Amino acid sequence: MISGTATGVAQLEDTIVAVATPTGLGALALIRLSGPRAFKIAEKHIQPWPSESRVVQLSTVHNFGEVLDQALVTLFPGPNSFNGDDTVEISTHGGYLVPASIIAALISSGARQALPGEFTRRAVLNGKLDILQAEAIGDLIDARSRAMQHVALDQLDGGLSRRLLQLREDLVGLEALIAYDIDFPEEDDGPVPREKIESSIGKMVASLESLLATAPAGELIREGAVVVIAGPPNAGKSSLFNSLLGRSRAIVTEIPGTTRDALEAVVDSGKWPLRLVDTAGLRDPVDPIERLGIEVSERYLASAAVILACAENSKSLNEAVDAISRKSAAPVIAVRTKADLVTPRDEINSNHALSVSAHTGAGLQGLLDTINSAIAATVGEVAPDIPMLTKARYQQALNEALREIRQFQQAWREEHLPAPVASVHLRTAVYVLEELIGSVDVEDVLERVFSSFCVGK
Ligand SMILES: Nc1nc2c(ncn2[C@@H]2O[C@H](COP(=O)(O)OP(=O)(O)OP(=O)(O)O)[C@@H](O)[C@H]2O)c(=O)[nH]1
Ligand SMILES: [Mg+2]
Repeated sequence: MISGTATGVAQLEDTIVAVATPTGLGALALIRLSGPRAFKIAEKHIQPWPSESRVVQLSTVHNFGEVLDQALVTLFPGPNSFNGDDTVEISTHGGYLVPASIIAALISSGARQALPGEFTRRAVLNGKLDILQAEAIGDLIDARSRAMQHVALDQLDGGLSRRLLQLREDLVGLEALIAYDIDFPEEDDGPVPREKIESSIGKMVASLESLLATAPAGELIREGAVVVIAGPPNAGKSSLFNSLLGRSRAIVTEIPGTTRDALEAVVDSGKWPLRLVDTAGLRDPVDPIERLGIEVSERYLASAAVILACAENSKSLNEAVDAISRKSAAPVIAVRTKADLVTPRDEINSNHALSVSAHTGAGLQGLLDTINSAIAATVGEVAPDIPMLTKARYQQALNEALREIRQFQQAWREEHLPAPVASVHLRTAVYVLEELIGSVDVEDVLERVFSSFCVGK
């Protein structure tokens, strides 16, 4: 558990209040009041006071005679509340005035307006959530795709934390083994077998490597995979962009060179969030503005996860695939557009390409499936039971832990450092994990030595 800083402790004594729902017109608003005096403060304004905890009560909210609303009130006594503090949730009518007048009444009786994230921060300070779980709440609220929603829910459920805590346990166990070896080298049982230590290190390295292997996929899930729609002017790129998006975002005309600047929008394709980019048609530019647009297209090509090379006949499709492949290392999917206009002869020639029609919707699902497979092929398949690393911070910390463990492994194998010195690497790895999770409960190595090794016989 994290101990609070001086300011953190002072803040924990306050009772905080805020509207948990967005401001504006809406049927309902949820007010949260939380802290040591939450019940005392709310009692002054709620009639009747709920007789039972965790049971919704229809009550009048008033400010000393003035009725403010009819609301549903629920009491969550600490420590079994979301953040560990006594909490009152008041579900009022929405809009601007009702929630604001109730907040004002609660503040006049001693509550203070909560700071951003303060309810969750308290949950961390009270040991109800670790930092990774608290971050997952933010990720869940920010999630723009189902994939991110699922990753955030798993992290909130403690998926990643459990995995890292297990790793930490294993590291501490190894430290204990080594400490035992150092402190009691003359034990009857002989020194701790080297293979036991070797295999324990091997398992940790493998576990860290499998977590780190999820980082590229995790980053794609968080940021979205850039999918660039490229090809010659008038190929139907903007039309395809609009139909994949399900709305008319890009301007479509029969005039070649319509799109000048790159347009970006996110599509939740199921497996990966896709950042679709519509670009200016690639050709020798007619005017300076078009030239700038083409330069932008080329920059996008360089940073793409996948490129859709679009053209409406086989010849220009082949040319487009060639030209794009020269400008980018990303996988290129050949897309034959305007399939509704395809003649049987064309069809024979374009067997290798995916055919789509922005007008009829034909082939769009197949295209999305192909994009998803191309992305999976670049970031690697992720085992479903491994939590994903979605933040650079997680990746940096785990890389650091892995580095330390490998250094220990090397020193141990080569026996060039005394074991107590080598085990400093293990301690550093433990600290790194603790810092990442936010569970700073450090000194339990000795306890393990004496409990699990039955020293004192
Ligand atoms: N029949 C048919 N026409 C299409 C289809 N997709 C696009 N078009 C037509 O092709 C023309 C060009 O479409 P756009 O989507 O603007 O093409 P673009 O590749 O974005 O063109 P630029 O921005 O100029 O590079 C328009 O007249 C569209 O209506 C399709 O699937 N079927
Ligand atoms: Mg266009």
